[in-house]
Amino acid sequence: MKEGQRDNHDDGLALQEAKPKLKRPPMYKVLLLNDDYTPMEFVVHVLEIIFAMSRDQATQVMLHVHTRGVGVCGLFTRDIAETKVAQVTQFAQENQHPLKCTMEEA
Ligand code: TYC
Repeated sequence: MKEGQRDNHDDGLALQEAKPKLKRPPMYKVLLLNDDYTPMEFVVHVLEIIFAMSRDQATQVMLHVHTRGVGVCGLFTRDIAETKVAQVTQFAQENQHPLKCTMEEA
């Protein structure tokens, strides 16, 4: 080897490979809150239209929220969760129902 060139080994330096930096995105639960005024049928419709649930599944989730006070509509990345919350909020307001929807990191 010519002077000034160096080879890769045996110079006393331990080089560590860079770890792959891929991480799963944080996930967010979209939560539906109970209230005394929003009709059950409206909540079932919201769960069918915005969360793509079957009528049976939507009815179960609605009844869970009705009896327990809060329930999970789904688990999403942040942007999707924000969109779902905004869609539920807007749809409820347009129909003069006090239905509340929030999100929290899972
Ligand atoms: N508690 C409402 C009623 O008796 C029904 C309801 C269920 C409202 C779920 C909101 O997220 C909710 N009409």
